[in-house]
Amino acid sequence: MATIVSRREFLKSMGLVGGLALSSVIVAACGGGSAPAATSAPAAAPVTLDIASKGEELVYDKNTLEAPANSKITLNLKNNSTALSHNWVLCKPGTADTVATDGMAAGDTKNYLKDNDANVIAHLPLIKPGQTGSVTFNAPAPGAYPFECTFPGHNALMKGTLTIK
Ligand SMILES: [Cu+2]
Repeated sequence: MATIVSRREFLKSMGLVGGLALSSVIVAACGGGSAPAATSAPAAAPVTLDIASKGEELVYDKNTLEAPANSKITLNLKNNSTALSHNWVLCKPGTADTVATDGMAAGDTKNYLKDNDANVIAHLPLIKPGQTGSVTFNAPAPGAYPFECTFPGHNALMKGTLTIK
């Protein structure tokens, strides 16, 4: 408002405060103020997705997950194994095998994930037997995204698809 007032005072001082001059100042101010709100997409309600490992099997208890576009997703991974560690890694389409290979090279101390892997959208570190891990991230653009466990040897079966609609 300070800008508008000072502008108006300035125009007044110039003797230009007629109906036309003043309304054009107001329109310009309103247009500038509303622009940011118009460009940010409306946020969908937050979504919680639960997934778990199936006993001592090298699989998740579900291989499909779904969430709406523009949602904030919280994914909970419950590790039901008594012996195995698992993680959960969401990959860009077509990169799941590469992410797993790079993760294996990175090793256990890196949770079998390459540092700052550009193919990874979201991930959990290795979750120990009996424990649960959570990660919150913004839904990527609508599409189908592979997820997997990158512990060596697990990703052949321990995988699925997150669909963003
Ligand atoms: Cu695993």
